[in-house]
Amino acid sequence: MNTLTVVLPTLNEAANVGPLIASLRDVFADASPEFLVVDGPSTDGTAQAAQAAGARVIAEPGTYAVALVRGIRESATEWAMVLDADGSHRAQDAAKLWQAREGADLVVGSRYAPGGRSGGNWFRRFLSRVLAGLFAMVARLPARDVSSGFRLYRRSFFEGVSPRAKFFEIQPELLAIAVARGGRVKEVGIVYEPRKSGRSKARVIRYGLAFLGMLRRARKTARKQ
Ligand SMILES: Nc1nc2c(ncn2[C@@H]2O[C@H](COP(=O)(O)OP(=O)(O)O)[C@@H](O)[C@H]2O)c(=O)[nH]1
Ligand SMILES: [Mg+2]
Repeated sequence: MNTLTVVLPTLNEAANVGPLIASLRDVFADASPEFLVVDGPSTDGTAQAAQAAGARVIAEPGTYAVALVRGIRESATEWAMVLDADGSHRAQDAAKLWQAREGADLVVGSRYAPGGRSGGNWFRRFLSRVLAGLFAMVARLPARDVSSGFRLYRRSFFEGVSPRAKFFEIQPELLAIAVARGGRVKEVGIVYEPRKSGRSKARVIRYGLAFLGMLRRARKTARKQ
């Protein structure tokens, strides 16, 4: 039986998703994971490209956070690895997260852990650092890279979670939930590359405000342990 599902939330990633799945198949040759693409609503043929690459595709019209939770829930394996489908997250780092799973409920791919690095837009790098600093100060979450979407989840541990987040602030919320449930969290250094093609869906003001709103909530949730 498979022990790993690779979950890829996608919104218009037709050019990126196929090559990513192919490179992940290479590094996971032995684990032979299932690929689950949670798509929606893409208009560029992402679903067809993902199917052609051998993935199971679920149409999910909800926000990023909804797609992420759905992907974890619909994984039928012990582990669910979630990463961006735009080429920012590398297959060789996926193998690093997988190797670190022993004794962990959550493995976070971190740009700020040893061996980690972040390329691309200086402004986005700056914002992500500021967020990491704020969450460290206010909520004391057990990972430096609180907004990283590159993670390996022990599925049974996250059973029944119903986070409130809508967008990318789901990342610190799930970290806080892991703390509240007494989870063991590990961080592994990853290299974050600029997306290969297409446009980012992140909107700085809208999502920035959502992250700030999550600060208090993450603190409260993490303290319930
Ligand atoms: N299903 C789904 N996937 C999304 C949504 N928004 C972003 N994604 C995917 O989530 C990943 C990260 O999004 P991206 O736009 O690259 O954000 P950024 O890396 O912060 O610039 C990519 O694989 C996107 O295609 C959404 O609303 N629904
Ligand atoms: Mg991206």
